[in-house]
Amino acid sequence: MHGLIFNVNIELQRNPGGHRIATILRKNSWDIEVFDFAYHAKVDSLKEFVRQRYSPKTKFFAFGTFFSQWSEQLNSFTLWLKKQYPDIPIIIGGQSVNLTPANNIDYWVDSYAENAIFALLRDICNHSSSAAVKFDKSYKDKKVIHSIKDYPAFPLTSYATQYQKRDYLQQHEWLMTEFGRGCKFKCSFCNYPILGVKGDHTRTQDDFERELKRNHDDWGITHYYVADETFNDSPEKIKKFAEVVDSRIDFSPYFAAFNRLDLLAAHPETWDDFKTLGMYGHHFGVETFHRPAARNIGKGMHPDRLKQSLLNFRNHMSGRPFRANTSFIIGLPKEPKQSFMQTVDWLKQNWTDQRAEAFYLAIDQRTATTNLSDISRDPKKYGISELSRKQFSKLYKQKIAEKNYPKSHFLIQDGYAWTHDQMNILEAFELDMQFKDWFDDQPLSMWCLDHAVFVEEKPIDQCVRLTESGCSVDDEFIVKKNQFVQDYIHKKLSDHS
Ligand code: B12
Ligand code: SF4
Repeated sequence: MHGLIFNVNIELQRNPGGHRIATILRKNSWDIEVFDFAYHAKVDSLKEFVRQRYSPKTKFFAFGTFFSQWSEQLNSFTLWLKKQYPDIPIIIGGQSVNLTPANNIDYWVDSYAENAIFALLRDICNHSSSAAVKFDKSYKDKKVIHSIKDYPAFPLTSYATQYQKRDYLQQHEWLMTEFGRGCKFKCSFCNYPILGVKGDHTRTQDDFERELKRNHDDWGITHYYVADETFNDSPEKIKKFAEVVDSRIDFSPYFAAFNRLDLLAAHPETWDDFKTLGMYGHHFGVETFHRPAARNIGKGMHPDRLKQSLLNFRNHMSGRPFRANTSFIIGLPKEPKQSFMQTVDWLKQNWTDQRAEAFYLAIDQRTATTNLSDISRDPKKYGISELSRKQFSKLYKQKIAEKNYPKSHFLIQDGYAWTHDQMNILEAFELDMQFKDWFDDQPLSMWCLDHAVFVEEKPIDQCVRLTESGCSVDDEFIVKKNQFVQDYIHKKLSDHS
């Protein structure tokens, strides 16, 4: 049996999700081909690809979205698919997939889908009335599978993603990998759907080793972004995977991941394991250095300890290709503006060789998301209330309307116009914009190191040095990556036998 998966991503990246689904289906005798960068392909190229690949064995067409991205072009492609192949169902999958403005879709598979996809395909192949599949009954007009609830795919012992020759990977690309699914904590602002997990919920060492070796041996790839929400949620986990790099492989991988600063501070014994593993890219969601505000959201280590550990860790990594982002939330309940400004001063004095980011508190209340954070469900519990339309319009006129802020940065239309004793959403938004100005000349974000490696085609340690001050490779990256994507599409269409 055969199926095609189109990956949709504006960012010129390969989506890991579509490849992961392809990997597990192939293990069960499916022939699945993935078409990456579908967002950047002409509709005619997509049609040509389908004409070449379609056979009587084709059972589905599918799309994988990242950040719910989509386009009108893709709507015209799905319309064409429906007209040409009316009997072949169209599936779409991804996190918060129901936010995707896609048309002509038969089945929507929300969130982690390793189990849901088998349930759905069993029905599709048996031509049953879909009575056996559990659909989310709250949707009256579309068939939605709420995988997190009805077909949970965690914890798994394998998170391996296997790429194929027909994916045309190249050595300087970074891939996404996963060590474990689920986070041990339950921060109130977090909308990740798998929280409070207990025990070891990670993949096996063998599974990890196989993936590293395959990507290295087949394509020379050694750079990875890590999908875990909190990679360092237990010291044992870091040791477990550091052991693999230390004793089972003969090359040096590089990892960049979300880590918690308070855990880094509490467990200095993990610092050498980070080195052994090759995890030199870190994103610390610090959120705030104001203790009452931190406690209110489920974090609470003393800020002095956090700051000192951050600096000590940077020293510990000296001479390695280290890049760390610290990120803060502007407008957490209980934190006055003055406290946030102290954080800004501290960052200016201590953290200009690394990256600092701050985003205004966004309270998302769209029920079509996979999951809502506790703050979004019950803002009042955190001392937050909603501005009336009148108050909001007045403040908007005073604070925002006349400033030339890019509209794309302001997501209020999707959110909740919050206010509390210390701040409101418009003040927080203004600070967010100012913060971007204050820290305009920063080193490249750890999430964009892949751009530098891709452009320079040099080892990561040289690239990290190149991007130490203000240097941006984005223009070059876009030109080069666009060329890469067009070559990829050309190969897809011409190498088919
Ligand atoms: C890493 C990451 C990032 C990185 C991306 C780095 C990179 N180079 O790719 C960075 C830091 C840049 C980032 C930024 C943002 N992110 Co982010 N990110 C993630 C994270 C942690 C991992 C994604 C991942 O690779 N997962 C591993 C793969 C295997 O999972 P997956 O793609 O979801 O695939 C599974 C399912 O979705 C499904 N599926 C996927 N494709 C398909 C296809 C088919 C056919 C089927 C059936 C199923 C299916 O099955 C797959 C296997 O289980 C996720 C949360 C998470 N843990 O997943 C958030 C997440 C994707 N991010 C999110 C958000 C909101 C953002 C930001 C908007 C945050 C912000 N306010 O700035 C930005 C947006 C950036 C942008 N470009 O627009 C949301 C997306 C929600 C949505 N759809 O709108 C998520 C889900 C977090 C959350 N819970 O809110 N992010
Ligand atoms: S914010 Fe991070 S640490 Fe907190 S619950 Fe979410 S994933 Fe876990």
